Amino acid sequence: MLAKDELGKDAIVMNIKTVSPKGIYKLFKKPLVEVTAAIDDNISNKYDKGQIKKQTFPDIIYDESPQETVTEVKSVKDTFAIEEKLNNLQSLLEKQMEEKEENDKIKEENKAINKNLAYIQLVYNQLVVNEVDEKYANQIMKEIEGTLKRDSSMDNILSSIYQKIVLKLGQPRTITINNVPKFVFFIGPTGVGKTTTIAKIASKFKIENKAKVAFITSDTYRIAAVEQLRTYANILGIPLKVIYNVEDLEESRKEFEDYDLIFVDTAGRSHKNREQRDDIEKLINTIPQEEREIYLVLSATTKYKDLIKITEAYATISNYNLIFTKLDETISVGNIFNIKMLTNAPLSYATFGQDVPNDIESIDAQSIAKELLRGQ
Ligand SMILES: Nc1nc2c(ncn2[C@@H]2O[C@H](COP(=O)(O)OP(=O)(O)OP(=O)(O)O)[C@@H](O)[C@H]2O)c(=O)[nH]1
Ligand SMILES: [Mg+2]
Repeated sequence: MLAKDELGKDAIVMNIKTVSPKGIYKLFKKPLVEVTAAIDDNISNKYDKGQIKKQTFPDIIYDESPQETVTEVKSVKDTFAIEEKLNNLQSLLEKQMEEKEENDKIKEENKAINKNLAYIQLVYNQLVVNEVDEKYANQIMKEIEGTLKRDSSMDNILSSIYQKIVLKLGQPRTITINNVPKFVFFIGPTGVGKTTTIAKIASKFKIENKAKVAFITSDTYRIAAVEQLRTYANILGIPLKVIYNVEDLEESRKEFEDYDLIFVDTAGRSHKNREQRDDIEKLINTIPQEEREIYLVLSATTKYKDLIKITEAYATISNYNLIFTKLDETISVGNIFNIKMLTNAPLSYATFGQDVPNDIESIDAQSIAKELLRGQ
């Protein structure tokens, strides 16, 4: 239409094409529509015969090259053809405008979604920095993505993720006293803090709950191991029985029948040694299921890959709870979350120092979740 206005209704549009701007400006400029137009001097003599009028319209440029074909334009008979071509040009422009508006609308919507995704990505990175397995971090993000509103704020996203993590960690399952004696087994790799943790828990029950507590140890491989537990037994005024086999443990059921809690310390075993693990399993199975609890003690400082191997090794032992020790020696609690997700075993206690009985708490899902989302 602009071409027609400028050149008069007799203008003949010879060619219309879209030209992309060149160079750095193409980033800022819209594509131009190039119109090659000529005037048929049979129709109008306003312009010299065969001369091509070149005029700049907004968004329209003219081909600078001479048009040999212009003289042949004379053969154009019908001005309808001109109208039609210009109308085509107009509808082409209108169509492009509509498409642009449509694109802008989609872009607005995408912007909101992308903002959410950017937030989610930030939190994901934080979890991974805190050593959450990418597999589990991804799982959380996928679950969150589906539940978010388009205009969720960073706060909303954070609190949804926080709640999700808390739910996945679950409520801690800790030791309780019933009116029947309960055998509480502590198993796990060497040196993680089994004996120390027993001393901490036993001390609390003895002092705070006035519970009747006894110790059993099957760790007869090292003299120091028995002595370590004996020291705590003496301080706390708790009986200690050393057992060498399944029969000894059977006997202790009678011996401690009027006790509340009987803590059974086991020797730290390499998870690679199948035979040693089988021995522990036999001991555990000596006590009926409803009279026993099992705690797998793991150090929060152990490498994730090793923790996976350890839990695989104990997979045949069912219904254990997880204790994590040495939280004071690591800045990442990601492994607590990873192992919880891997084993689906209930979390129970966390220990954070060598001080007996103070450095122990039941695992608080909220503080772990906060820790996982915190920057380092
Ligand atoms: N920093 C820190 N050290 C701990 C913690 N718990 C236990 N320890 C220390 O870890 C070392 C080993 O603790 P033990 O209780 O003997 O470990 P264990 O699992 O019984 O070891 P074995 O019987 O040899 O398998 C000791 O020096 C403890 O004081 C803890 O939460 N934090
Ligand atoms: Mg020990």
